[in-house]
Amino acid sequence: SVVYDTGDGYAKLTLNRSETLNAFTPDMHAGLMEGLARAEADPACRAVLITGAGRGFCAGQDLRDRDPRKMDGPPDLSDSVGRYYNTLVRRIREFDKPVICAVNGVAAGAGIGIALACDITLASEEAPLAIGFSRIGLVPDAGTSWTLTRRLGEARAMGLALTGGRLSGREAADWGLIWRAVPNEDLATEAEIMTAQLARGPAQALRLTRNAIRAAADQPLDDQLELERGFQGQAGRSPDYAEGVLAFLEKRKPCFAGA
Ligand code: LHQ
Repeated sequence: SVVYDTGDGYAKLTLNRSETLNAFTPDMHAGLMEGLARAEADPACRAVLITGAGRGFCAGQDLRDRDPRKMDGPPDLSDSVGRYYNTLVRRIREFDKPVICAVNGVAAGAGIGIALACDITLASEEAPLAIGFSRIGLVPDAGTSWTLTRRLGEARAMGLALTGGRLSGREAADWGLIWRAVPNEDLATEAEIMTAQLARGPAQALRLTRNAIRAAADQPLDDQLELERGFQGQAGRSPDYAEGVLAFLEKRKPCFAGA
């Protein structure tokens, strides 16, 4: 239920259960974890792109598996959240290569959580992001209570979460929830160009950059300045920095080898 393709220096993972708008099953979780492991182990792969097949990106948990009439009693959802969603969100966040997400169509519930866990999220302008959870009597999971609040502030996060409301990809970009929204017909190409560009980038500097941006949310300026000092020290010792400066001086494009 997840298709693995290789692009120009990157891996593309496509959620592929389009008859349910790519809703999550244990199989799909396993497919994503396997795809990430394969991408991580492949030295030729320097970035990952996650997207969906068909007209949807991901409709969150597959609710057909959850028919209360077929259960003995109320389920313990903390088990599936812990085992599947938290594991996946942590894996994406801790992945050591840039992870890009192209939200090609509707995203709901935990599907939004996965999209927002990636380093860069692009969406089709018209794609509905349907927060959902409260509409079926649940609470935000897959990190959405954290990403929505961090990126939107409490007023918008609370409004969206309590109403289970929707944003279009365009609104999500305007609100600062995602990197950019693009016309649907351009999304796949734009996401692939961007992923390939990051794959050609100075890998160590990109890793440190990601860590610096993330750390900034949690600490005062003084501590962040110290962190920048340390990171720049590391970046300055990398062959990619020498190549970057040399390429500038020689008026050519840099060719980063970095690992
Ligand atoms: C689906 C689904 C779906 C199965 C559409 N499952 N088939 C964590 C831990 C454990 C348990 C619970 O949850 C969680 C976290 C979560 O993710 S909770 C959130 C779960 N997801 C939702 O509540 C979203 C449910 N889906 C919808 O609200 C709509 O389908 C959306 C807004 C996604 C799309 O609406 P439309 O574009 O109008 O499409 P549609 O509703 O007609 O769906 C198309 C097909 O996909 C349809 O099948 P059918 O056989 O009738 O054509 C749907 O049944 C199926 N589908 N979502 N989550």
